[in-house]
Amino acid sequence: MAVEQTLSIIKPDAVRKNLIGAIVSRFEQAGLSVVAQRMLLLSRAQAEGFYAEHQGKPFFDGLVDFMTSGPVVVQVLSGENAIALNRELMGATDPAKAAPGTIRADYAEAINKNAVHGSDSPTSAAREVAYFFATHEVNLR
Ligand code: IDP
Repeated sequence: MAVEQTLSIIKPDAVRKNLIGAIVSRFEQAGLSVVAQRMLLLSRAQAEGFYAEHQGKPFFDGLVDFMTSGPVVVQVLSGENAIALNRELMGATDPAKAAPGTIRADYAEAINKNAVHGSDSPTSAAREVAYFFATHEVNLR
């Protein structure tokens, strides 16, 4: 298995609930390392660009409203099989369908307030890491 980097976002609902530490602990305990991290308030343009593939879907405007409703933590996680491992730790998009013990099962309230984002493929990970971080910021360790 290869060492990969993946983009994670701790979304506004989880930041509001003081869950940053709990969520990062799960990543670290599973063998993922935080190699870059920043807290920011997304602009509408940033959120729309990030979720461009969902433009036109019925939930798109609500998703942008939510993602700009408070600060998020964007981070790059690194480790063996990091992309799939992070998706496994997160659980299904809808917390009602997420496996017990996953981040979304434990911390998310609803499909539109689901605590975390994680890249879903190597192509997405490359795009999403570059969306928020310069090359020199993700190669510090
Ligand atoms: P993912 O975050 O698990 O990769 P995506 O299908 O890429 O899921 O959707 C991006 C985000 O859009 C989800 O995390 C969720 O917040 C929101 N979303 C997806 N589907 C719905 C829906 O049917 N209703 C409301 N929000 C949705």
